[in-house]
Amino acid sequence: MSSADKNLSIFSTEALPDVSQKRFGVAVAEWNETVTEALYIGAYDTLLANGVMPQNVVRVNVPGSFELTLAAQILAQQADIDAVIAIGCVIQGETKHNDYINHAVAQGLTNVSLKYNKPVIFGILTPNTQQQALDRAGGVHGNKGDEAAITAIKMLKLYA
Ligand code: DLZ
Repeated sequence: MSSADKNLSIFSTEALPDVSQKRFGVAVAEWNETVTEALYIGAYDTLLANGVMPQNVVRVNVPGSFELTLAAQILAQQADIDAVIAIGCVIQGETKHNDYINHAVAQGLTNVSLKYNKPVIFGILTPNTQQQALDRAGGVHGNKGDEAAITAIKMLKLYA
């Protein structure tokens, strides 16, 4: 199912783990800032709505999505961070930059997750157009940030 057929903000919240003492690192790319800010707000609000304490959300900004991998690694290596969410938006342009960035970041985040044995969530939109991005950043298809946050929480069940 593609995200065009799904609302990213609708999910089951049954049997979520207790995250009141859990700490989340959130890395946010500044490219396509209107979109990534909306994604961050979605993620932050969803974390808090499901029991995370505001002081347990640690945000760092990076220039672009390509830099999310290093930020995720810096966050994941901190002993008191339980899960990391990477937020970005890579819009297809006239060149193939999006392919290179998307593949590098997907691989990089996977590596960080496996190296530190912590959830590292891919909260990155990879649309063809700005409108498709806005549709998934609080628009008609919900908010990818909400989905990333609930995914991070659900993954912590594995460590219970
Ligand atoms: C260079 C670039 C381009 C063209 N497009 C995007 C984009 O759509 N989304 C994004 O997050 N970052 C983009 N960047 C910046 C790269 O991620 C990176 O910051 C630069 O190449 C410097 O390493």
